Amino acid sequence: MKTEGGSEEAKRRAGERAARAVEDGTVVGLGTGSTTAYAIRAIGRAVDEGLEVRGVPTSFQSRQLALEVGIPVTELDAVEGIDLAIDGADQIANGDGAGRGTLVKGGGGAHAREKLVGATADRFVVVADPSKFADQLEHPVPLEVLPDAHTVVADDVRELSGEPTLRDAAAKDGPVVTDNGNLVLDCDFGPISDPEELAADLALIPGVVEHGLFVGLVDAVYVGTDDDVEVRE
Ligand code: ABF
Repeated sequence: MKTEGGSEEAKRRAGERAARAVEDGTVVGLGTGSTTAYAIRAIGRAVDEGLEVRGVPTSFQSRQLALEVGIPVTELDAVEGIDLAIDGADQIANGDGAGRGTLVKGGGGAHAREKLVGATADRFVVVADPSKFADQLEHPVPLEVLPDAHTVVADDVRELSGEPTLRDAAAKDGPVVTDNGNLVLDCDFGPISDPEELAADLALIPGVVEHGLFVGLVDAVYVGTDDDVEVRE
């Protein structure tokens, strides 16, 4: 069952707790979204107080925020590795069935870099509020696709019994374009009984740059509530 909720206070607590795990002299992956933004701001305050870190942003949005709060930013190919990555999620599988701990990400269209940075990190921490949990994943899975591949990828998604929708930008008359110059198909598969199998099928579709299912990548989830943070390892 999906849990409703998710206040700014819960997001703040989750993000700020994760920021406390950032150690001096390390490289930190900076995820995208409103929960991670609390972590980025807290890391910025720690930098003001003398913490030495370098941040690898996962999106234009997280790069801009990191620069604004004074975190030195760098690129993945300019570092030897990433010590800790902090990022949000759209949905987290919580049930006892297949795929426990699996995530759907990509609501911000940044999941290709988010997966790259999270998978590279020695430790990948997800920050969330209780509204993100579901016994079984059912959130539409975002696919970043090469621009002229969107119709053929959509056909392949229908063959997997998914319903693809090209993501439109609310503010303009046209599709969302990712930081990498690609398009996003949001693919509704209904309840996902075997996320690992679906992830493998999606990865095989030509024209898909990256899909938003994160299987076996996360080391811990920091779940904020209005008065506490639960760390689920
Ligand atoms: C990114 O931001 C995404 O992968 C995910 O879609 C979203 C979560 O944002 P929020 O914390 O605002 O719910 O992490």
